[in-house]
Amino acid sequence: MQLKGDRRLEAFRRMLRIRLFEEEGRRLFNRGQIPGWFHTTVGQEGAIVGASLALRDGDAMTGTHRSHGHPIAKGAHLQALMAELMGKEGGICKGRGGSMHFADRSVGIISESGIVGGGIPLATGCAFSAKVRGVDQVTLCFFGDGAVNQGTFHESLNMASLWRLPVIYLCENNGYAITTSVATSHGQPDIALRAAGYGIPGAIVDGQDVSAVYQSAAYAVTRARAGQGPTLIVANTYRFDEHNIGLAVPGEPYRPVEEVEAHKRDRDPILLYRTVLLEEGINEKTLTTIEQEVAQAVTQAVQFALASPMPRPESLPDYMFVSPIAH
Ligand SMILES: Cc1ncc(C[n+]2csc(CCOP(=O)(O)OP(=O)(O)O)c2C)c(N)n1
Ligand SMILES: [Mg+2]
Repeated sequence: MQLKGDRRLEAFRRMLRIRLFEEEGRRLFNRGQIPGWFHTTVGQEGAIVGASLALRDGDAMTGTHRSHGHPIAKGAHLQALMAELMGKEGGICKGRGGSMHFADRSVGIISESGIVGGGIPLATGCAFSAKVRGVDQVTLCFFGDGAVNQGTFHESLNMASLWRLPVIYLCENNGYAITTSVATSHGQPDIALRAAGYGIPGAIVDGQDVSAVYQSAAYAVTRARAGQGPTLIVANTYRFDEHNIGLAVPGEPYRPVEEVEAHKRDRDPILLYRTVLLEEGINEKTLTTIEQEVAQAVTQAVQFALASPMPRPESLPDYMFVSPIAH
């Protein structure tokens, strides 16, 4: 199972959409036009797009506090997503979700979660639901290396294994949980080995190689759809930005400046794949056209979001199961 034909260009396009969307979002955040916290997926696009492309339209996904890129990888429109980050009425959740708590049902994203490890039981429940309903929907669950040490990871993988649930656990191992490295926080730093404890397959893949991630995820999706249960995939990747934009870490740097620079220079998933595509005979003009189209789409998303109104204060209790305010 390889990325072939136009799907390769789609992988390139989606990684670039994430990168430019995040860079524009970072600018808006720094100007105070996006409230709250802002965690970018810059540097991790290969893992996100490679895994998401292995899904069908009707499949489900869950994300984390760092999940602006995930809906884009699954094909979401940029305009409502940017408006959501700005807390605007035109957002996918009408501005109620913001950066860390939106759900984009248009592409099957049932939830992000600001709670580290919080998305893992949600994905497991979603896969359980597919099994009970007798449909062949698969759920792709994204989480970070830090979430692996939460109880939710252990409980979910055990249950999914026992019930052979159609779920793929995709760990974006960027080496750090805020400032804590995997090396200093994991009794077993080889995260894929943990799969053996639950009797399921565990794989390690280069998260900077979009086609390698696709291949691994496509295999896991086929297994899941065939009723053979979950897979744990650990995509080794790297976060190019600080944990959140604007975070100042006092004292000794927790990761060497050279490490960050080397990854940006030699391990950028978009630059690596651009080179692969040129070697495979895609011409430069095709790639620059995609680059221009993506830049234009991101500009339009910003314009849409800026023009969208803030939600009216009196609409605050709308969309709740029970309104706490008597009208
Ligand atoms: C249950 C819980 N504990 C702690 C935090 C604070 N926190 C936010 S992000 C984060 C690190 C998460 O690291 P990782 O899972 O590796 O994801 P990454 O940020 O690297 O994408 C922590 C500890 C939280 N949000 N939720
Ligand atoms: Mg991490």
